[in-house]
Amino acid sequence: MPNSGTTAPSRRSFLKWSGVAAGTATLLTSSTNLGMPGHGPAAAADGMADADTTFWSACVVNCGSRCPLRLQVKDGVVARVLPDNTGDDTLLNRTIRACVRGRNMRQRIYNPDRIKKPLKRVEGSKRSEGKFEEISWEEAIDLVAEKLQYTYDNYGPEAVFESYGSGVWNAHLANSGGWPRLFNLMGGQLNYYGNYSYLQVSQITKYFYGAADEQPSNSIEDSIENSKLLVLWGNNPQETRMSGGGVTYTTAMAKKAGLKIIVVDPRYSDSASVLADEWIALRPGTDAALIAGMIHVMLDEGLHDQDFLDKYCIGFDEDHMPDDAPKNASYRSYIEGKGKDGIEKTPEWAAEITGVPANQIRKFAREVAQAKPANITQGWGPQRHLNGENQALAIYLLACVTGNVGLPGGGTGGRDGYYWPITAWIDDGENPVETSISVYTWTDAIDRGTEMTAKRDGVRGKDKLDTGIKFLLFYGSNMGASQHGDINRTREILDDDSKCEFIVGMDNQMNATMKLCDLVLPDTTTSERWDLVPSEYTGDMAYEIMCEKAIDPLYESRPALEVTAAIAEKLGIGEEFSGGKETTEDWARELQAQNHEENDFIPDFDDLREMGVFRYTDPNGLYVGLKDFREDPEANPLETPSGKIEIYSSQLAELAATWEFDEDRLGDRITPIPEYVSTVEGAEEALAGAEYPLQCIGHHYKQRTHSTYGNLSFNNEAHPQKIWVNSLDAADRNIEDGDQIEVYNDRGRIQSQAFVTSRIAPGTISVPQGAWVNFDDGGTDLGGAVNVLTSLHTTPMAKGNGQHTALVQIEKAK
Ligand SMILES: Nc1nc2c(c(=O)[nH]1)N[C@H]1C(S)=C(S)[C@@H](COP(=O)(O)OP(=O)(O)OC[C@H]3O[C@@H](n4cnc5c(=O)[nH]c(N)nc54)[C@H](O)[C@@H]3O)O[C@H]1N2
Ligand SMILES: Nc1nc2c(c(=O)[nH]1)N[C@H]1C(S)=C(S)[C@@H](COP(=O)(O)OP(=O)(O)OC[C@H]3O[C@@H](n4cnc5c(=O)[nH]c(N)nc54)[C@H](O)[C@@H]3O)O[C@H]1N2
Ligand code: SF4
Ligand SMILES: [Mo]
Repeated sequence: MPNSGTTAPSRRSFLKWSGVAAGTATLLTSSTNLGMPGHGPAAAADGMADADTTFWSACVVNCGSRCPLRLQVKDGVVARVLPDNTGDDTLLNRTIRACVRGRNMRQRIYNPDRIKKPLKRVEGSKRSEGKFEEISWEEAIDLVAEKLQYTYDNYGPEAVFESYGSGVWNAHLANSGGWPRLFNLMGGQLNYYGNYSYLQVSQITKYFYGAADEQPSNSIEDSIENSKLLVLWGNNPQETRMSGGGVTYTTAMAKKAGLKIIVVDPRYSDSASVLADEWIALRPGTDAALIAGMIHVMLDEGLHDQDFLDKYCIGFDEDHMPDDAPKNASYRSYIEGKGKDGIEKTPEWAAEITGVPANQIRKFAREVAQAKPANITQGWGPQRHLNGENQALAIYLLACVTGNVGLPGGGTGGRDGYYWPITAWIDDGENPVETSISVYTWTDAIDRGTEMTAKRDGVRGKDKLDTGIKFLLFYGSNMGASQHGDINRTREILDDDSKCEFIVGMDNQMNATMKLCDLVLPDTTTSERWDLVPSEYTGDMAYEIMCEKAIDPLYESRPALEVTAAIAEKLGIGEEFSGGKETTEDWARELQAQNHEENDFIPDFDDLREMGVFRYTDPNGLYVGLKDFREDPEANPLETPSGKIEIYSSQLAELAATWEFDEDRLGDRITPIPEYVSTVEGAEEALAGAEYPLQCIGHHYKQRTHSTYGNLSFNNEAHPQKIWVNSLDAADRNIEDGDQIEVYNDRGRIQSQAFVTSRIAPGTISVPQGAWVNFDDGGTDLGGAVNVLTSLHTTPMAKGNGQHTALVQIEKAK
């Protein structure tokens, strides 16, 4: 068979080296732990000889991993940050090396941007003026308690809302900081569904695979063992999974083991440059068209897996449709031009839209169909578009048409699979409020809350909202002025204090969002409190890290849990809130005891403290998505109405018929099959010579995790903010590499340096997302934050963030 990749045996040996046989339950304690001075047996031989003590800590930002850090403390000051020294370089016991961000933790702990005292907005000033006076903790706690009580009394719990925030992620204690527990004890809060990471794929998957979230593909460890081909589809692990414990490491191992890797991305990303044998450079938002063209080739040449489609799916062809479907509504009819649009989806048709030459589409289609098994893994870049739901489903569909779902070495087309860690969390209590909004529509819920409905705005649990948001919390979040769409419009909405009446923020750095708050509370960094930190997307190796309090809280900062406990005390619910626990150590001890009691292989608090990091793997072996369904679809049906994979979904057809859309707006529609939908500000509009002719995406960048670490000079020096511009587009505008350029559209204007390159598809630019905003007097953001340019318009089904869909123009800065 052509394109069969490397031979399996050489790759199998990688797993053997790890000493862990695939498919067996294994606990990997840190046998090579060097121990820690202070409470371990050995001095930190690789660290500072004169450190007083070395403490286990972690980087807990939302990059998808979580890395252990060893903080060396001298005279009460963190003098040095060292990475993990446990595990080894075998695949399932790997050393969890921190990336350049975590290793630079000292600059975050001792940053001049640290919030030092509670700050209150100066009476009579506008939020956008950012004027504050320092107040005491006692005053601050009184103020939150008073405003919270006022909101519950006057507007009810649906007026209370905590914005999404991922600055402290998956750390057992600091993740919530006790805020949801406090709100729930007071009567609840308005919920949100989804997240900024993968909102579209998380909401649409239930209609296709029946899963209530995204449907992960096989793990990369499984691919190393069993695949002939790995396709990274809008998936950039070398930059978005940078921990040594994560997918950066496993994909590098896959490459080393000789697995063939193809990257599909408008950019020649770090993953393309480090891993890829081949790069498919398509226009953003056109993946469903590329896939339609590929499936056309497969049908033409008989390369599709008809047996798989017949047995496990409905909706692919006219012989396998649900009873209520109209004629010629199947995916095959769509490809053959028998559907509503009457257009045959030839590779030439796809080439026009995607910019990928028709012959390359043919070759790629044959390659993917013939490499059996192949793991097609999607990142979340493709679904962060205005047609993101169909983008995600089309990639799933490709895995089905090639019959790869549920097989070792194959995959579902979802993001690479993982073993989720077993952990105990702070109990948030019960939220009596059932109403929820999409995570991306909180600005609407402030601006026009009572107009928002189920059928138009995706309100769930109620036909319409009864109140707008009146009390808003930003905790570990830069959503108010950096990470949400359309920063200028968002700022306008937040500036109007007749709408949202009180905004409280809690962070350890004075970010742009804090500057818009009425009250700012100084949090600690991880080094100043106790915590327990589990892994996240680290393939088949799960782990837990002990975080010790290494230094005293700086300035007047206090850990969130102690602050929420004090607010609860003030409101007369102190005992219910904390049950007698006073410090973060008390909470951590209780949680770890619970975890150890429920799962006896998990170490207790003191043992974990001794180990620093505890690794373990899934007793079921390497992760294979939908394995049970593949083995026996009758015994293990999917949670779809038919129990099968629904390539045509009657439920989606129903939503399409009953939900309300602005008919005139291109792309605002739901389709029962994963067809290509062109949208406002998409590829066609750009090609038609619109006023703003360039498609602007914003990739996740190694300098920062979103905006976190964005204010560190070392990181900025190593990886400055640069806007990727194709050489042809630059030449048309007399722009040279390194020039300062301005990027603009009707929503705003930013300035930054140009990276002129052939590493991005012509007609596309990419502004690394998360830069710290810095507006000049004329309103141009000199920081280069992409969300000055993005839109608040939502995707049709998930009502989510199409933040990679925006049209812009660029020019040399004057
Ligand atoms: N245009 C565009 N926008 C995007 C994206 C995109 O791809 N393109 N991606 C989206 C995605 S996937 C996400 S997840 C969001 C992320 O957006 P956010 O969740 O807002 O993440 P950050 O920007 O990292 O901001 C987190 C804040 O947490 C703070 N923080 C860190 N540690 C602590 C702590 O210990 N305590 C407290 N209280 N605060 C702390 C940091 O200082 C920082 O100010 O952005 C979204 N926005
Ligand atoms: N260094 C670093 N790592 C991070 C983060 C970070 O900010 N910095 N953020 C973390 C978080 S919270 C998340 S959610 C993840 C985000 O992970 P992702 O959402 O997967 O990251 P993105 O960079 O948005 O997109 C991945 C790739 O998709 C490409 N892309 C964009 N549009 C399209 C398209 O239409 N089609 C195709 N085929 N490709 C497209 C981009 O060029 C990019 O290379 O990363 C996590 N890891
Ligand atoms: S940003 Fe992620 S990969 Fe880097 S040190 Fe922190 S947890 Fe590890
Ligand atoms: Mo995310």
